[in-house]
Amino acid sequence: MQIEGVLVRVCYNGRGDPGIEAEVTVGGKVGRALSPSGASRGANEAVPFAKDNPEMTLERFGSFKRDLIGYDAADTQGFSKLLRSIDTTKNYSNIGGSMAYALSVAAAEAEAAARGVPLCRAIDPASSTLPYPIGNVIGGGKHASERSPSLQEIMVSPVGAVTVKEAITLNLEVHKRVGRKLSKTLSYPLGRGDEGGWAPGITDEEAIRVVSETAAEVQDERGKRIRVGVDVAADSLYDEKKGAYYYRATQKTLQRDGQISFIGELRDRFDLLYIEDPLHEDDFEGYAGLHASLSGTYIVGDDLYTTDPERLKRGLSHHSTNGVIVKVNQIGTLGEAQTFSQLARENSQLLAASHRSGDNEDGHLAHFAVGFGCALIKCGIVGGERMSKLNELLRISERLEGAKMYSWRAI
Ligand code: 2PG
Ligand code: MG
Repeated sequence: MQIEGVLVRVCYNGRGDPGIEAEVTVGGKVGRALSPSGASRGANEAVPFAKDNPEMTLERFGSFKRDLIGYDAADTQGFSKLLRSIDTTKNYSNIGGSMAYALSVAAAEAEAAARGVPLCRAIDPASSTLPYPIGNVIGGGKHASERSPSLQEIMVSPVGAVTVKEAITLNLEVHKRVGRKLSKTLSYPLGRGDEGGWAPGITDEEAIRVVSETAAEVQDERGKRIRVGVDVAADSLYDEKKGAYYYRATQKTLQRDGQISFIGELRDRFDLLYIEDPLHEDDFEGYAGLHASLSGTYIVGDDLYTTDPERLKRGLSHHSTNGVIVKVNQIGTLGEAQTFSQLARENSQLLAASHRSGDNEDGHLAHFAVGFGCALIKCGIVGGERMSKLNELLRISERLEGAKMYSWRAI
């Protein structure tokens, strides 16, 4: 159906940072989407705003608004190409990645509303797989204070849950218990990082240990498997000039080989299921070495790929990973993220749809995760802007008849 009207404005996310919100009208129905924003951003991501300026981004909208009116909102790929052709840059620096995100998602949502189907079914009419949530119990790195762990996220995923609701409650139980344990041992009030994970002044190993032990307790009591994963966000630790990784809590500097062995030790000690961005974003060969040596663990590329199919092709040729993160605003539009997801799935990569550290009340991520056929939805465990995605996933699980949880395959 044709786009009848488009409005854009600046709104704010849970961290207080600006984003672009778009409202697109199709068949009298309005689709609305607000862009999220990252703190540990990959160097190859779309830039959020024209000239780093949200107001200028809004001003520029006036020059191409008329090109959007009348476009077929059902044509997600064509609409993405249209936005690319208007922008003409690789990183959306003319119209702003936040604008591209908001317009493409709002258009798809308006089309879905006009047709009376959920957004995930507008993305893929056959979608019926429900992802497992993976969420931060402890946060560090760029998402929390200097004294928190260097690792950006220490997460759990209840891979043995049989429903979305059960999965959510298992993660909540681990989060709450870890909070209680940490509060007893710290001499200062326990705070939380940007994504709702606890942010204690402890080392990386201590943080993974308390999460692992607590996950094991809840697993034993509830009889459901819960696994632990980490997002190293290694670019945040990497000093390009020194060619080394720096860990603030232990004041340890690791060269590439040291980093690779440290990651291997953590995997073995804590039986990690999932390791995201263990090395800096251009070390495709280093990833390949880790992937080859750590069988049974998902080595997942986030900043490595930035949801860019071309970078994924490079990773595939090196055998760098067996898992990928998809973030729509990293590449710009819904259509481009869909292309990336298809390529990842065709090449047997575990697919995880992810929030951003600066996120908002939109629940669209749950629709991306289902529509792209993801195994995981990475969206935190607590906090309004995290819960909105999980609550939307609950609604989707009720609304999609015959939908089933992702089926884990041997890795
Ligand atoms: C990440 C994300 C989300 P940010 O690195 O995976 O957790 O963080 O949005 O800050 O890039
Ligand atoms: Mg990441």
